[in-house]
Amino acid sequence: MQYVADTSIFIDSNVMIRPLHSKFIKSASNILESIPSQYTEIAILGRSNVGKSSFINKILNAKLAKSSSTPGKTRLINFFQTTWEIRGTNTNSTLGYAYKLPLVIIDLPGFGYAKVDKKQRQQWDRNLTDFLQRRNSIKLFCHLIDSRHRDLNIDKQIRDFLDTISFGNACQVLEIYTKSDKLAKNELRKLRLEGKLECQSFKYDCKLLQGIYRSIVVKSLGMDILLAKC
Ligand SMILES: Nc1nc2c(ncn2[C@@H]2O[C@H](COP(=O)(O)OP(=O)(O)O)[C@@H](O)[C@H]2O)c(=O)[nH]1
Ligand SMILES: [Mg+2]
Repeated sequence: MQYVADTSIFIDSNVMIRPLHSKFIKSASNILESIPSQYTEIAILGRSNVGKSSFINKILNAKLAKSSSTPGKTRLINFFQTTWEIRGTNTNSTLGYAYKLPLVIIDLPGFGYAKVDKKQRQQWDRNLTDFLQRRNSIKLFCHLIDSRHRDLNIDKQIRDFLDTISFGNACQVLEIYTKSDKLAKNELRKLRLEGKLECQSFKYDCKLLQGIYRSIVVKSLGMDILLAKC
């Protein structure tokens, strides 16, 4: 297997990224039950019901994460193993390239779900906080924010919390605005003018999806990740 660490190819505009295959690996309630840290990991987090599981299914093009309209359904940390393909042509030639990138996507319990016994809630929060603080194979946190409610206190708390766990600046945060299909036209225009990354889980929009893939790959590769060449 040959490895390259050059991320400059991804800036190229003709790059297409797609998930090749994805599978559910394991649910864990704390870091001790988690799978071994072998690959680049991307954690999807945000308040309960913001659209985390739907987002995962959208980007993996599979129905793997359990989505529900009942808040607080995901109580466990769920690991999905996936391989993404990155295809394009080199800028200075007509030669094509294709890389395969192994990634682990982590679906996390929603923050701020209070409809359970307080002690149990506190235990979940402790497990989740401990996991996020210690799992240094997470190279990227995707913080999902409801595009209709952009200034919630819970999102400010998540942002503040993420600022405290940078793993020596070895991980990054990507904010993604969910449910943008529910915005009024002028609100959607405003979001786009601000250059925010948006997601519409139930619509296929190639440009939006490629933008998300690209941001995820570039941000998680910005660190010491090696890319396995086909
Ligand atoms: N209109 C719309 N609804 C969405 C979108 N994403 C998720 N939902 C709905 O929001 C609810 C919560 O979604 P889910 O993915 O389970 O959220 P989670 O709790 O953050 O994992 C479900 O009823 C989904 O159908 C979206 O992009 N647009
Ligand atoms: Mg969920």
